[in-house]
Amino acid sequence: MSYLERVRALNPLVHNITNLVVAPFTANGLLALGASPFMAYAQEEVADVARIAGAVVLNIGTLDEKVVHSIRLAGQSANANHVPVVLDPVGAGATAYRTETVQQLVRDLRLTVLRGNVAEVAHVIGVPWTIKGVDAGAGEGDRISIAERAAQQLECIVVITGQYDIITDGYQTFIASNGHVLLTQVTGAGCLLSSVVGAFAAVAQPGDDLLSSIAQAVSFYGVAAEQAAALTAQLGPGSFQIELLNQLAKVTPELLSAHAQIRQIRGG
Ligand code: ATP
Ligand code: TZP
Ligand code: MG
Ligand code: MG
Repeated sequence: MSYLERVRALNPLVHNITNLVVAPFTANGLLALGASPFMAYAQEEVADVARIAGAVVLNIGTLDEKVVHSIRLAGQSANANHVPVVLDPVGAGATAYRTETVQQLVRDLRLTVLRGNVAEVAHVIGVPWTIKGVDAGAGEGDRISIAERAAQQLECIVVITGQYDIITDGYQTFIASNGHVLLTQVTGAGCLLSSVVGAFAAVAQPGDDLLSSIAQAVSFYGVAAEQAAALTAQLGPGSFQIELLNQLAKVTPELLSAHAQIRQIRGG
């Protein structure tokens, strides 16, 4: 059974502490995929929710002191109960508060997956990277080495997204090239991907190849976006956003295998 089929069969509970821009879109995307979203933020309950979840997805998009406290409690509970933890370091590098917070979180928590754009991931490990407009100028090699360095330093899987997505544990590295530029015109496209990654991490069993399951999550999301764009590109981002939800429900394992563009560039 593919990891996609497993998500749909097992309907994993995904605990999200996310930002106020993307919460409903993320919940709808997880439901469409076949997972069970749970947004829970209160410091009184996050440890209990994280303990029973299949995965915990932590997102600092609209952080404040209370959110950060809840993120830390949820992450610690997940770590203590062997629940996978995904961190989306939204805006790391944009302000000192975000950078310092996220750097402290990665010291305090054991991550399963870190998913962000190249600037965010660079700032998590203290590498300077201009937060806007640098992607185009910097070579693909830079993005790969940032991802691999981050994965080795944090001892977790790192996913750096953009026109091409890099998925690495620091020793084995994949490049996935599905996706569509319309994803850049929908707010929360990255945040939802982080939660989709959480759903795939939730169904990995001990002894499974977790890196392959995360790579499959990233390709699946890119293929869903391509299918959505084929139906709505002439209409625009609003229609694309809705169709993306439809395609998260519709893309089959067979369609995914036929369309996935993924290659291993290191290890294996
Ligand atoms: P950013 O804030 O830099 O937009 P993000 O958190 O929104 O980051 P993205 O890097 O945009 O995350 O990734 C979200 C999804 O969009 C991924 O599936 C990625 O492959 C896809 N994507 C991003 N840019 C492009 C592009 N130019 N062409 C095709 N797909 C893209
Ligand atoms: N502002 C704070 S969080 C957020 C915005 C616009 C959403 C970012 O979502 P994504 O997935 O990184 O585009
Ligand atoms: Mg984006
Ligand atoms: Mg983002």
